[in-house]
Amino acid sequence: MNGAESLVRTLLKGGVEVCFANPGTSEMHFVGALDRVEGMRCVLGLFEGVCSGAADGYYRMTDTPACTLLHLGPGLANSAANLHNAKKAGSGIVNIVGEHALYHIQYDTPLTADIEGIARPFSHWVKTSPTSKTVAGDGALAIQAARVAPGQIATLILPADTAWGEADGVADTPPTPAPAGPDKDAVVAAAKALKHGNSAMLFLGGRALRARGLELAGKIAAKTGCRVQAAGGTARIERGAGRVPVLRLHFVIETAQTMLKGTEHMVLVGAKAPAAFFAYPGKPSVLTPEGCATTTLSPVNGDPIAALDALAAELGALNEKPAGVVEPSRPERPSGKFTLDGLGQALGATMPEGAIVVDESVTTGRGFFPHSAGAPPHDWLNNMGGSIGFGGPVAVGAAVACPNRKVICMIGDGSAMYTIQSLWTMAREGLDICVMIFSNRSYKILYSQLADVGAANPGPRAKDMLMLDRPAIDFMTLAKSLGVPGGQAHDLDELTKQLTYAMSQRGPYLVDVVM
Ligand SMILES: Cc1ncc(C[n+]2csc(CCOP(=O)(O)OP(=O)(O)O)c2C)c(N)n1
Repeated sequence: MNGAESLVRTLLKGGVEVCFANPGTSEMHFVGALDRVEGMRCVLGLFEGVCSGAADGYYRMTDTPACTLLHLGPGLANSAANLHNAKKAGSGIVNIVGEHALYHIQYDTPLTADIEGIARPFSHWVKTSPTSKTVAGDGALAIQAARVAPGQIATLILPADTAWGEADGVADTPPTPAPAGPDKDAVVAAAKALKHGNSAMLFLGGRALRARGLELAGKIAAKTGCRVQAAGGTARIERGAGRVPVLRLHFVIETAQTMLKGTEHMVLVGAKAPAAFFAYPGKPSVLTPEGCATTTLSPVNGDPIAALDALAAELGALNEKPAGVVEPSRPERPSGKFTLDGLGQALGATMPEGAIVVDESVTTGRGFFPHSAGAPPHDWLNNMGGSIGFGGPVAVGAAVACPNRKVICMIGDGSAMYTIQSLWTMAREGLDICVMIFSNRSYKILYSQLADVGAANPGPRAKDMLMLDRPAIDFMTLAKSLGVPGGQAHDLDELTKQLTYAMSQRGPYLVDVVM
């Protein structure tokens, strides 16, 4: 058995069963090993950002790392933006990055690069495996690192000769230490803070936003009268009928401040204290009201559900009926010209049970939540890293992870163009994804940003940097060329019709929402 095969077998033994790959010469032994070893599902991405984003989406839906296979420094660099998003979201990923044979590096040939240097800012764990005998053991350590709560990026660099040389065998993945359990003092402090009722807030992130976390938060709210709020960026919210609803903290500072107004005691559960996305002249970075006391019940790398459970027990809330559980309800099918609310209603009216919504709608979808609050139970995935080009790839990973669920991927037209190659992977793998592209033919968000940073009254050259209408992108034809059928919608009637069709069939389908 060579090193590459020992690594593939180690990955499988360690529960890593999917590889999102874009290989090159140095990874050929790994690719070759895939045919000798049963069980690894290999998914080709035509740009490395598709692979890293897909691994992120896969982790969010399974809590199990997938691996990527990337080609030396440039391949890893291409994957970096979505690795950044995955790192911020607490997703576990094992990156396998090819490297020249170590004796070859001195010749500084075209693809030679400082791979560890490229990996470090986007990884929690980085190692270049020195020999074919160490590859399996290092692979096992990478899996262990990727599984550290809530999930970490582990990058294993594989010099070519370590792949083709003789291996020692397959390695067992050591158990990953569990996250620290609830801290008694923190539980008591949080309980005390929440006794202030309506002026207290549970501020939730990470796995606290899964159904059980929200149920516990609802029980605590029923007992204490506290408010419940989700962070602005959220990896995955389990929502819909029968669940406790939460709103994400708004991107716009003034709106976020209104949402947090009146909070004198904030309890953080799996979330950092709220801070503005960007700095703006004359505006605050910290979003909590002045004088608000903040206490951490569970840090981002803790176990927020165990912490909420302990808090509910401390407050005697475990037997409470959760406050605010949503009754099943759907909006009427909207009709007429596009409005932002109408778009949200079209989604709420048509989304099927178990849908996974991947949200990169940027300015368009900010107000969609209320329109789908009572829709059948579903998951909602958001970008936590702010690097656009997230939606399509994450949808690929979510669909690979959950083949029996409909994935609905909402993307702004600007964001869609960063990783449009993801459509091809959707077609190739027959993934059940409805892609909605909001074609407003602009980087709309950046108009308000111009004003917010104080660059008011933009001239024609500044505006030209924000317009995507010259030429207008024909997403339907583009999708067709990548193997994805689709249709256009010019008003809400056409949109609901398109969505109804997309939800009724299986496989990828694109709806170009021409706004
Ligand atoms: C990798 C990366 N490059 C650039 C940006 C800056 N940026 C943020 S939003 C945006 C435009 C998004 O446009 P679109 O997806 O069409 O959404 P809209 O603003 O029109 O709602 C850009 C360029 C970014 N966040 N990430």
